[in-house]
Amino acid sequence: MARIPKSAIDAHNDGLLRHLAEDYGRLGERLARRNIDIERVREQVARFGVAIPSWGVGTGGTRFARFPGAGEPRHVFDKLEDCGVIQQLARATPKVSLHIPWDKCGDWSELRQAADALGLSFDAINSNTFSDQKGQAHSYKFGSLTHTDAATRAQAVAHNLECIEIGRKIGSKAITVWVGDGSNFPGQQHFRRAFERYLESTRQIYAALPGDWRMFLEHKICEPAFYSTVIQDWGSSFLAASALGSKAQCLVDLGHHAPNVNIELIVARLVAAGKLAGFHFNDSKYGDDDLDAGSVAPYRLFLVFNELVAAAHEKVAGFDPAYMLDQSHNVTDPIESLMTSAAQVQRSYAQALLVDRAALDAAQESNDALMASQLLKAAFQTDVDVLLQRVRLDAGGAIDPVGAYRASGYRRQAAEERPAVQESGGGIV
Ligand SMILES: [Mn+2]
Repeated sequence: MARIPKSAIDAHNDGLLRHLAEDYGRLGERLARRNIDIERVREQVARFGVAIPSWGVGTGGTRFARFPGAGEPRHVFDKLEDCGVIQQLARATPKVSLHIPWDKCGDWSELRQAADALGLSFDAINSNTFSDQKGQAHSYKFGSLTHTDAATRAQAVAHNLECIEIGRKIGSKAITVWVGDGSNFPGQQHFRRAFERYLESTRQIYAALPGDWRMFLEHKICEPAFYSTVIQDWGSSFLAASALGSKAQCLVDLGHHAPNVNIELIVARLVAAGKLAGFHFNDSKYGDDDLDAGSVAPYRLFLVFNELVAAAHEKVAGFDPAYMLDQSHNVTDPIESLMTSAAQVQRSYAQALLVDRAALDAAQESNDALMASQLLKAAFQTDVDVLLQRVRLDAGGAIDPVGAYRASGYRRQAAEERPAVQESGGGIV
């Protein structure tokens, strides 16, 4: 399938160029009054990227139903094509995070070449021991890496080792491990023993990591196990990552916490401990809703980035978080959701770059609570849309990615070329 022609993007951009120039100039003047150099911010934002989860380009679903859209990707090559369009238009998503076995293919070097051709590379690889795969010997119904049965644990470890091998072939540098292990009844599981088994299993995965790889441990408060999960919170994740070693770090999925938990504080703790692996960005109202990043609580996303920009500003040793989206698109075109979500994450980063760090330090040191709060609000309330538009334009993307995408007819073309499939890798992780 042909990607969107560059001429079509240019034509769409042409109608918006004049306003962009005017608006960018005005934002530059406003920022200059605050002693902020817009060009410096632009350069930093241009270097920022957030990875696309391969499973995100398929329509998600709930445990009640899934309503597939037209032109759903049928396999990993189709998924890459969709990711290519997202990157082509939005220019903030140069990497794709694969999920095994959903993205298994016969020829990994062919996949790597296909990614190269689309200007994409691969981020962390994700293992799956939260569902049974066709033909596997042991079921994960009662757990995987922490199962009471040693053979089941060994099977789950072997799957993770296979993921590392696949990751090596496609250029990944990290494996993300999330397990659905836990319990649904008080008394069902011996909490301490289950955690010990987790450590025993993950130690074997850790031992197989290539020298320049990291292992991302993802915690989740509940679901699919609703009474307890083995890696329930950042504390459990931190204990495990500390026990494993320096290459193991804690991944923060924004939806995997209790309501109202102060996630930016967790981020700060992990940064200080050198244990922040990175993020799965999404948003939520009630639980692990997997809504589009910043669609419900954009200020929270900004506050997370405020911690990240502060850490970079203060040159915290070893600070190198990986950024990924992890969303479930139930009612939107996934390509549109991923483009706008990537821009939202980019926006939060840009806004956090506008915080007057020296003034904030001074306000904190002098206990000026109101001024400290206002300094954050001043950055968050700055409309940086035109800055993002300019970054996209400079990189050859679309000023208005959704508008250009809709005008391109890509989805209609995909619907014609991709017959509907019954099974499609998608889900919430
Ligand atoms: Mn996740």
